[in-house]
Amino acid sequence: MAESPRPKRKREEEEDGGAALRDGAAATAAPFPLAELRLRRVLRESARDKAVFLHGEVTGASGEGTDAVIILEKTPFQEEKLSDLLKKHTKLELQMRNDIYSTYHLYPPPELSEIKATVVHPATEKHLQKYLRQEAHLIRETWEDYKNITLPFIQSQSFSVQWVYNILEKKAEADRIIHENPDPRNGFVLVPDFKWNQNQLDDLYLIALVHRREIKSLRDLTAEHLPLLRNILQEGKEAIAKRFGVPGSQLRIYLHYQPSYYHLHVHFTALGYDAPGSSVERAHLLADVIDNLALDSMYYQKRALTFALRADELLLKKFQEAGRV
Ligand code: M7G
Repeated sequence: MAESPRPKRKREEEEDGGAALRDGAAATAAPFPLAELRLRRVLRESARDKAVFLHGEVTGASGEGTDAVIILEKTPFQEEKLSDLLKKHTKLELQMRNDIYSTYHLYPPPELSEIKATVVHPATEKHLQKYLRQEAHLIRETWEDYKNITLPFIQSQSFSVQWVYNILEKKAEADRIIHENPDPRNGFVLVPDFKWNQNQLDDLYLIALVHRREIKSLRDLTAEHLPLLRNILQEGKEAIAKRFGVPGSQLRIYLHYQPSYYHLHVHFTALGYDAPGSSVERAHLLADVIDNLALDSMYYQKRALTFALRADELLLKKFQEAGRV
């Protein structure tokens, strides 16, 4: 197996006895009361990703129930822990043997069988919708559609971006920042995405959040934003190479359209990782976006853009009402 460079952060965590594992705000807050959660339904499960998305209810002191989304996900193997796993398993139970072939149930000790748990609480109806398995439909959105249907919709309906402001203002995840360009116009903050536990590089995932607050998405970009986008591309690659040893040629760097959160951000994922949302109907490579804007400042105010919407999404209903689907 090829020796992969270990994230510097990982080494720091070991050196400081794990204290760096606890993130700013999260370090002081009480853990989510998982045991008190009442499971309402499974929103989605994926055998391939070894993940399950749950809708639960938490009963508060007043007896009132609030919704929560819990994502449970088996994490990738960590190369440096494999020998431990083989040596320290609690049980190896034979399942079947045939000639030279045999399969087993291997029961690892708790410290080697982590499940990553992501909690959204209190969750809104829109969060439940986001994680619910549904049929999807492709939309081809013209600029007119954007102005008449999508823009009014996102202005009235979109997710709160408070978590983004917390990062930009160092109120949350401050100790996770990998790189910052503090320029208010052309600067950004690069942090690990919360989909990545930073234990291995196979599923490396970071996001760059721009300091400017008025750029909602790809649709707002013009040549005026080229210096900002070029900074993100250049400095983001440099920071990731320096910290994690992954070269720019092994990164997939892209924007989502539509995003879930309408504050401009750029995704950085390992090229070998089939990250959720990296499909052609959603991901726009940053290098291509830069080239398109350099060719035509109004490129994203002229062309139609394709994206998928889930069957229950209100935006799909709006497109249907307008006779555009
Ligand atoms: P998106 O394209 O707006 O939506 O990307 P998506 O979630 O449908 O892909 C937002 C990105 O921000 C996603 O990759 C999320 O995993 C990530 N993200 C969302 N939240 C709420 C947080 C957070 O609180 N902290 C961090 N570090 N990342 C987050």
